[in-house]
Amino acid sequence: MVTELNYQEHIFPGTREQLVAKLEQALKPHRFRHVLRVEQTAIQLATANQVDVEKASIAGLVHDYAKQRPDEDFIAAIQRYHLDPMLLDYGNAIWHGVVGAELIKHELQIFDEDVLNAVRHHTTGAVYMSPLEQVIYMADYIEPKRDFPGVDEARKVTAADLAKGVAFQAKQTLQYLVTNGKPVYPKSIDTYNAWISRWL
Ligand code: DGI
Ligand code: FE
Ligand code: FE
Repeated sequence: MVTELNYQEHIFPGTREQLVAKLEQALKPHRFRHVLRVEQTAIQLATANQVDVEKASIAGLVHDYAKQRPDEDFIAAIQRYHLDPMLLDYGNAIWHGVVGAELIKHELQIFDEDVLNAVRHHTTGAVYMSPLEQVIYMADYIEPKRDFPGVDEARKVTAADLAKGVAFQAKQTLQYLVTNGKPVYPKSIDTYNAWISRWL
């Protein structure tokens, strides 16, 4: 069942349909369909965990808003908004969340810090994550078309305990990055250390 919310909290200055249209403009079709699935999964997880469903819808829709922007846009934003220069050592995988949140703020007029933090932390997680941040981090990982070894276990763990899902993903992602010789953003290691005790 698809849930289409009537926005009432003035977090985004417009209707859900207007926000969906912005995403459709910003993204290629396969990525647009992913954000719609993340939104629906986020609404379900929010409902199960007493999290604001309107925030879950908005954050789910916008979490990958900047994913298809060119590197120059992110580099300019890191300088314009005085973000940590260490970010320049990474790439789109990290930028589309951390720097993407600044683009969302200025281009979509979404200023709710919980929503923006959910975008900032959706790829790497963080040591402290609000329930909304946990919902978006997990919804992105387990949306129905995700298909990787362990995704069914991730879905089960998350349904039983949202925070355990966060720990599960932090561990799996770190393992994946190291196995494939990819650089690990320091925050991803901090996330693992902070959350792993909940999984044990
Ligand atoms: O944007 P999505 O594809 O929907 O999902 P995402 O934002 O969780 O991005 C996933 C990608 O980001 C995946 O290929 C793994 C990568 N990633 C996650 N943590 C790190 C990372 N890449 C690097 N280099 N370092 C990290 O710490
Ligand atoms: Fe993403
Ligand atoms: Fe995503």
